[in-house]
Amino acid sequence: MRTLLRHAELATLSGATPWGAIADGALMIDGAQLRWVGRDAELPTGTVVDAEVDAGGALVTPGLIDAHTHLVYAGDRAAEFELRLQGAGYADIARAGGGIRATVAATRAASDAELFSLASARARALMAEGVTTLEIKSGYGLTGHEEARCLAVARRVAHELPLDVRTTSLGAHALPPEFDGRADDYIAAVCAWLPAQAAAGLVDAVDVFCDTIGFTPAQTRRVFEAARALGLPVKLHAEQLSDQGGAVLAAAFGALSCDHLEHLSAAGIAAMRRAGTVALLLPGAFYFLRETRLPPVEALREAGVPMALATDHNPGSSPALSLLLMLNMACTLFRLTPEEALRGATVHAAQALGLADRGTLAAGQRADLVLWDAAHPRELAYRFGHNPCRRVWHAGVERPR
Ligand code: DI6
Ligand code: FE
Repeated sequence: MRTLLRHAELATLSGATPWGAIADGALMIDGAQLRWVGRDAELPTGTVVDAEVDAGGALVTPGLIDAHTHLVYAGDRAAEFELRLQGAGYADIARAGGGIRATVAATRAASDAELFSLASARARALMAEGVTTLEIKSGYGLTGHEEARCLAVARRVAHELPLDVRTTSLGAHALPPEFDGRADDYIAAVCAWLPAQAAAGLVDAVDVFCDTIGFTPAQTRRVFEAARALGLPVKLHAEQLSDQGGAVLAAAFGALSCDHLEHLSAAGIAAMRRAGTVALLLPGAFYFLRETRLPPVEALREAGVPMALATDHNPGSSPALSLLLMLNMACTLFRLTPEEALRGATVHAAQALGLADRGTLAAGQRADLVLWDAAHPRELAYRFGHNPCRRVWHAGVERPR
């Protein structure tokens, strides 16, 4: 099946020109891939296609990529939100046995069908804004069986929806109550689960929450070593609430990304630059936890560390289901430019997942693209609470509207 899309304002995000913009552009979808991208006036003559779409001057971008979510869980933490508004701290609630542990209890009590129904509804909400690739972490099961169950639910989301899912094993998200006072034993258990998860095809990457309410750098290193022994790439929840030196450690393991990074040090930035690690910024969590310390965006920019953006969707620190809102927040709160924000949710998000075949509009890339009710790509970061997504192609197939 070949589809020709004509008369679009293309933001290809390919190359170094602003937005990779092509005015009055065209592209040819051939099967699951882009065959040709360029100016409409330069379309090769005599091209035979099965279908033609006139974009009428509308904006077309790569499909959006949400590269950090915790989509599989049951229950909510709205009561905890109220407590925090009355002055309780996020870390205090976690230390008192609420927080992530409350979601773990609700998740363990939910059936596979319930977990799938909840996760797929969240995925659909993200897809409605043009998300074509989604990362989903485990981390609310915290036993061998429960973690595998959550990863299997994440895989099922990709089987049943027109969407790509990359799974990340985050057994080292919090210490489950069964292991109180025995964090090192729990880390040994997490490491022991990984080979079976990998053998079952359930895991594309491995993550750890390295922080005072999470795990130490030494514990993080043990999980990373177990991942490396299996040939799995790593990423890290790093320097979210404090500077643990997590980014330096993750970079030493060639991490795909370090995520959050409000407390990132100059040494962390230098290590990430050398390792080619993406800085994955999560403005939803910064906003919802009412953080005041900003990630060092200017220093990351100067160092040339690629910056990505994601929702971090989770019930405790970022119950957001809008990647477009994160573009807006990244600009207003973190001072990214609208172009940096869009690159952060496309080409740099792909890099944060280790995917080189998507995130730009270029010949040979996957045909994941969105047609927007907008004329210029900066509009995507400008409005909020508004969804201009009109048509989506995933792997060359248009989603039902
Ligand atoms: N950092 C976060 O922001 C989420 N996980 C993490 O390691 C929060 C998860 C939660 O509060 O449920
Ligand atoms: Fe997270």
